[in-house]
Amino acid sequence: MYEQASHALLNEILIALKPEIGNMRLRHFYTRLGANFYAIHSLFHLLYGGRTDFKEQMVSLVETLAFRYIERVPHLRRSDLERERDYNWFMSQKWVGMALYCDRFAGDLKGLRTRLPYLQELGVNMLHIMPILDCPPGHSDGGYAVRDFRNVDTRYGTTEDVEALSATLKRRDMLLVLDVVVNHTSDEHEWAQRARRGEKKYQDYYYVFDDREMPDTYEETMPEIFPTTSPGNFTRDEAMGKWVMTVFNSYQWDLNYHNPAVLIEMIDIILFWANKGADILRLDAVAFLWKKIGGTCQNEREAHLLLQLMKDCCQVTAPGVLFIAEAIVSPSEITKYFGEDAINAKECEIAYNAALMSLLWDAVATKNTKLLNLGIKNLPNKLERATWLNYVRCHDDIGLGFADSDALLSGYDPAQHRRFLVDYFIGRYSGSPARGLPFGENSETGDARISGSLASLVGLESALENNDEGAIDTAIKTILLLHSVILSFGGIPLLYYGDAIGMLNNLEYLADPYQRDDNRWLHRSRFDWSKAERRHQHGTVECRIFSALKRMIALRKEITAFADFDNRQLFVVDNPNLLVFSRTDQQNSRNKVLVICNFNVEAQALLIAPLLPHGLFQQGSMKDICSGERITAENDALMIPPLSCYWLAD
Ligand code: OTU
Repeated sequence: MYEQASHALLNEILIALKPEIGNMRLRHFYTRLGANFYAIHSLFHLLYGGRTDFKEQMVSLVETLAFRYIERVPHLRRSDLERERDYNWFMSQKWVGMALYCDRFAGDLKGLRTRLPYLQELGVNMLHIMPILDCPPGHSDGGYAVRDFRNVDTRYGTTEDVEALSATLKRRDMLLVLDVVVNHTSDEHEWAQRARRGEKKYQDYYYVFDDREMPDTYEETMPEIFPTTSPGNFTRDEAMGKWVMTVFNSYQWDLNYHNPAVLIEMIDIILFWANKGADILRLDAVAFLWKKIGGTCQNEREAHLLLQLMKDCCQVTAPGVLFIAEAIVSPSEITKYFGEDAINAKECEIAYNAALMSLLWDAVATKNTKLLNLGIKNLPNKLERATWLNYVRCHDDIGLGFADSDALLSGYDPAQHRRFLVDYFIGRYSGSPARGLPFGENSETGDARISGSLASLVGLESALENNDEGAIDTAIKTILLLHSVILSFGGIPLLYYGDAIGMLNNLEYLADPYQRDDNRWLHRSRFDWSKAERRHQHGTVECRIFSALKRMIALRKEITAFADFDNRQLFVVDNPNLLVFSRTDQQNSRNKVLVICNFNVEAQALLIAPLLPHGLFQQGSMKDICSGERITAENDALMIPPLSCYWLAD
C-alpha cells in the first residue's frame, strides 16, 4: 500500500541511514520494505505514536531490519526467494514434525546430528528443538527462562552447532524450528541484572513498581498461570527494592512492550535466529505480550498488533521464515493469532491447535465424540495460507481448553465435566487406567490441568504392570487412533519425542530440587534408546506403535488431499462415537479421502446414506489406505472396529 505520510517518512529514513547500509546491494530488502512500510509505520504509530522519541525508534527499527538483512547469508536469501515464489510450501502434506529436548534425546546438538536417521526412519522432517539458549543452571523452566538470547547454552553446544545442524537438515530436506521466548526473560538476563542495579533504562524493559498499589490493581483481573508453584503475578525483588511482574515463574520477568526498545530488541533476536538458519520460529506465550490494567492481560488487541509488526518486519528481512503462535487459549481466540487478514493483518502462519488437542483427550476419556464433533464444527475459520500445528500432547500440561458452550451443548456441566476429565486422567476415577498427575490445581477456581506421558495417560503403564494383553492392545490402539487424527486433520502434525515408542511416565524429576515441584517433568524423560531399539523387534509394544506410525506418516505424505487448503468437510453422523470427515484434493475434487475414527471400545456402525451425496461409497465399498483392505457396506452400514481409524479412498 502506498500512503504519502508514511512514504515521505520512509524516504527521509532511507536518506539518513548509516552509509554502510545505503551502500550495500539491497534490492530485495528495499522492495520488501517498500511493500511493508506503510503497515509497519501504522502499527508502530498505533502503539508508540504518542512518544516524543517516536521517529528515533522508527529509524532504529528500520536499521535493525537492514543490518540483519545485510548479514543474511546467500543461501538463506535464496531460500527466501524460493519460498516467496512457492508461497504455499508449508501447507503441503509432506511435513511431519517432532518436538524434542536435544539433551534428553541426544545429549547435545552434535549428538542430535547423529540421531537424525531415527527421525528420518519414522518420517519426521520438521524438527522442533526445545529451547537451547543460555539459561541459569537451576531456574530454567525447561529453557523458557532465557539468560542470553544470542548464545546457546554450553550444555547443548554452540551457535556454530546450530548452524551446522541447520545445514545438515537442509541437505536432508528437513526443517528446523527454534523457540524465541518473546514474553519474558530470566531474572539473570543482563537486562534484569541492570534493572536490579537501578538502571532506569532497563527497569523500563519490565513492569517494575515501587509498591503494591499497581500490582494489586492488576491482580484484580489477572488469572494465575502457575498457581501452585508460583502464585500471583508479581514478585518482590529485594535487591531492586521493587515489585516486578512475573506471570509465569517468579524468576521469569515479563517484558514490557509498552516500551518500543523492547520490541526492537526482540525483532532483532528473531532475525538473529532466522539468520542462523531456523526455518520456523516458535513464539512462546504470545497471548501474554501486552498487559493492561483491568484486563486479563491475555489476548489483548495490542498483543496482536505486536505480532503483526513482528511478522511484517520479518517479511522484510527474512520472508522465508515462518512463525508458530504458541497461544494456548480458548478456541475462539486461537485463530486470531493467524491474523485477521492475510495481507493487511498477518500474524503467525502456524498455530498450536490446542482446541483439537483438548477435544481428543475428551474423546479418550468419554469414549465418545460428542464434544469432539461440536468442537471441530465450531472451530472458527482460519485465514487462507495459515495452518494448524496438530498435536496429541507436548512438553506442557494438558489444559482442557474446549469451549464451555460446546460442553453445554454436549449435555455436560462444563466445570463438572472438566473435573471428571482430570479425575479420569489422574486415575482418581474408578475403572480409569490412566496414570497422570494434576498440574496447577487451583483451589479457588477448581481448575486443574494434566501431566503425564501419552502412553501412561492412555493406560499403557498400568496395562504393562498388570500384564494385561487386552489392556495393552487398547492402549496401543488409542495411541494410533489419536495420531491418525493429527495426521489427517489438515495442518502439520507435531509428534512428541517419546510417543512413537510408547515412553511411560518418569519420576526421576523428583530427585532434582529445581524440577520436583513441576510435574510436567513427568513426561519429559530422557529418551530411552534401548527401548527404541525394540522398535525393530517384531511383536514388542515399541514395534507395534513405531511401525504403525511410520506407515501412517509415509502414507500421509502421499495423500495430496491431506494438504491443508481449507478442504475438510465434517460429517455430522448419527453415531456419537465416531468422528467422520472428508478431505478433498485441491487439484482434483474427485480425489477424496474419507476419515472415520471410532473412539469407542466397541465396534460401531455408520450408515452410508449421508455420505452418498458427497460422492463417497458410490460402489458400496472403499479402500482403506492404511491396511489396503476393501471396506464394504453391509445393509447400508459400515462396521468400524473398536478404537480404530480408516482412511478411505476409491
Ligand atoms: C509456555 O507455556 C511454554 O510452553 C512452557 O513450557 C513455559 O513454562 C511457559 O510458556 C513460560 O515460558 O504460555 O500460551 O499451561 O500451556 O504456560 C501458553 C501452561 C503458555 C502452558 C503455558 C504456555
